[in-house]
This record gives sequence, structure tokens and C-alpha cells, in this order.
Amino acid sequence: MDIILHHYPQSPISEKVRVVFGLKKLAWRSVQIPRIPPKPELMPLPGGYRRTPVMHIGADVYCDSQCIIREIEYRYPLPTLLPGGSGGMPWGLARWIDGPFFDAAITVVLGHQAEQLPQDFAADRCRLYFGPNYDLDEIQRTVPHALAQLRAQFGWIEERLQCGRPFLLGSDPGLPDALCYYLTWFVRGRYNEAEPLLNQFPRLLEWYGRVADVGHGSPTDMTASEALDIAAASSPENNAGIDPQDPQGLAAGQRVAVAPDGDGGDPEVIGELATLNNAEIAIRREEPLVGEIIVHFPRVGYTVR
Ligand SMILES: N[C@@H](CCC(=O)N[C@@H](CS)C(=O)NCC(=O)O)C(=O)O
Repeated sequence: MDIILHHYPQSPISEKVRVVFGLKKLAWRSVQIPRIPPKPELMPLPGGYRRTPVMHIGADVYCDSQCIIREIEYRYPLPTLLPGGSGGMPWGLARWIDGPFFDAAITVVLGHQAEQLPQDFAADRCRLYFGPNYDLDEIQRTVPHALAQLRAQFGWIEERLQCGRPFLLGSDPGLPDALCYYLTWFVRGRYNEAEPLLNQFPRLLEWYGRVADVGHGSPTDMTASEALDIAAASSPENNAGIDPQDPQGLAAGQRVAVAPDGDGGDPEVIGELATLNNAEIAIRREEPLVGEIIVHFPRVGYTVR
């Protein structure tokens, strides 16, 4: 069954996933989606989840890079993304990269050039990343502080590479490389003054070249309607059930709403609870265009109610 990724080229979080496909040397299908809502041809699959990327395999839809990467590691265990028995730790690292490191980068990128970006795009992203009461002047004023935070965190990666290992965990690339790479790729591509910033980190730049050489695996384009047809012709396969020790005491089949934590204004996705455990929340939905699908979310960073 094809791995289908809905994404757009400029999306940094999608770049994280594309590098993971490269590390696994996977063949995958690429569906390009709009950079801002509405995304009418995508929405029947994640049921309102608006972030990028989304992956689906048949009628199982995976939202959020955390959930996508976990599923890829499960289905294609070799070569592992967690070399040297490092399982567990890289998920915590992802919370750092996607949290404070990403926040500093997005403040620098948006604060530095919001005025040069298309207005609808800048407004959408400021609302998403800075909340409903965002103030562009204030974001612009905090750029020097955010830059200092960003620079110090790049310094940690430089320090990690100091002993001469080619990748962050040693001789083999893994998830930490995809994580640190996508953020560096984002800053390098979208911040006008990235060069003098990144030139302060020579080991990071060498390492960056090695990870870039990993590539993206083998993507081939697919249209959104082909992707919907595949979901419609498939049945969901992956349902791990409810962990009886789950602290929220929810039951299989209960009607629930799932959304990312935070005040980004992300819509809730509604369905019947199918899976709930430490790794994931999955809900079953009936969608007129595609029939029965299961939408999977990570547990950490998402609210189910
Ligand atoms: N926690 C999510 C974050 C995804 C995210 O914020 N992606 C950005 C693009 S890189 C996004 O959704 N932007 C708004 C959009 O594409 O509509 C993940 O890891 O997948």
C-alpha cells in the first residue's frame, strides 16, 4: 500500500518527514496541498485538522510529524531511526526542536520579513504561532532576543558535533539528525541573514551537508483526487484499542474531539474513539467521499475530550 504524503515544498515540518523517508530509502507518493486553508481536497481525510503534513496509507490517516514518523518506524523498522538503542530520547528531543527552538526560528523568520510576505499568509501564520492577540510590532521588537535564543541553541548542536562524529548519534544518521536538520533548513532558506548566523557553526554546516545528501527517498507525484480514491477503496487496518490504564478513563466508541494543544486556533476533529494509549489517539470517522477512515494523532501535544 502506498505511503501518501500531503505537503508543500516550503513546509519545514514536511522537510523533517521527507528526510525520514530519505533515511529509510522509501518510495512514496507526493500530493501538493495549498499553503493556507481552505484545503478542500485534503479535508475529507483528516476531518478538519489543518496542519501540514498529513500522511495516509489506505484509509489510515496520520496527523502530525510525530505520529507519521512513529508509524513509519513501526512499518519500516530498518534502517532504524533510533540507532544505538536510543529509543525514547529522540521523541523528547523532538519536543525541544518543535517547541522552543522552532518558536525562536519562527519569531526570527516572521518578525524579520512579515512585511515582505503575502498578507494573508503572514496573518494566518502569526495567528497560528502567536495566538489570537498577536501584535506584529511586538513580534518585530523581539527579533534580537529570539535570534540570541536561536544562536545559543544552534550552539548546542555545534557542541554535540565537536567530537567529530558524522551524525548526532554517531556513525549512522537517525531521527535527531532529521529533527535538527529541518530547523536549520528552515532558517537557512527563509531568514535573509542566515549566512552570517550559520557560518558561526562550521561543524553544523559540514553535518548539514551530510544530512542533505541523505535525500528524500523516491517521491512520485499523485493528484489529490487519486489519493481520495485510494482512501475510498481501502479499509482502515490499524486499531490498537484502548489502554485500560489510560488516565482519562475514556471508552472505545465514545464520541470525542481531538485537537493540538495551544492557542493556535486549530479546529477539533470529531469521531469515535478507536485507539488510546501512551503513543496515540485514533478516531474513526465516516466521511461521505471516502467512507470509513481512522485518523491517528500523537498522544503528547494533543487534547482528547
Ligand atoms: N506538530 C505539528 C506541527 C505542524 C505545523 O505546524 N506545520 C506547519 C507547516 S510547517 C503548518 O501546519 N502550517 C499551517 C498550514 O500548513 O496550514 C507536526 O509536527 O506535524
